[in-house]
Amino acid sequence: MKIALSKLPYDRDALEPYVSAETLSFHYDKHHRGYVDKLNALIEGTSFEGLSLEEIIVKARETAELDILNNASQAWNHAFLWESMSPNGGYKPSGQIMEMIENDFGDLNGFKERFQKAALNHFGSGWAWLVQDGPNLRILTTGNADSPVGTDMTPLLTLDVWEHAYYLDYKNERNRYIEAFLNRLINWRFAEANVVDQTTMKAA
Ligand code: MN3
Repeated sequence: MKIALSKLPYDRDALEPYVSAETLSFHYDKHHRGYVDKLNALIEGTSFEGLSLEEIIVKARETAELDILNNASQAWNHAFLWESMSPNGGYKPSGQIMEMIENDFGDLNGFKERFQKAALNHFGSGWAWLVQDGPNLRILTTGNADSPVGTDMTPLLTLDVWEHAYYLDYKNERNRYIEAFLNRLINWRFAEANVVDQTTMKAA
């Protein structure tokens, strides 16, 4: 069984004008599909075949199979990225996720400032993340294909800061791309759905 390309949860032009249809078409149909196709070619006939994407990432990290790790991780990260954005995003969150934001960042602007700074200052290609670490929220960045999948931290949201994610629309102005994500696209319902209940964690 092959790893499937995850479905794009909206139309190619749904995030305009913040992410153009041209960018999203290249990003999903060329980049994301390319990682999935490459991964399937790499794992065919190996002990990785038949594993889930998460299992492939964990096993490839343990066995230092870097080609498999990079392509599996990029396949996972992009599927997570599409869900992290929404045509109706950028609203003020409420409920549990807002309580966690206030607890760890003071308020929503405190979160935005720290996420913006982390994503902007990340050197080179990579990803900016909002993760859950125990009861707390944390912002971190990872280089190239790396991700928190398979670690103690739970990814809640991500933003792709590879140039292919924004260069057609924003050229070198990564700051404007990050601002559009934070103010117009961020999907807080997805983040909240990813929060792990601490009482469940302790019982497990
Ligand atoms: Mn990308």
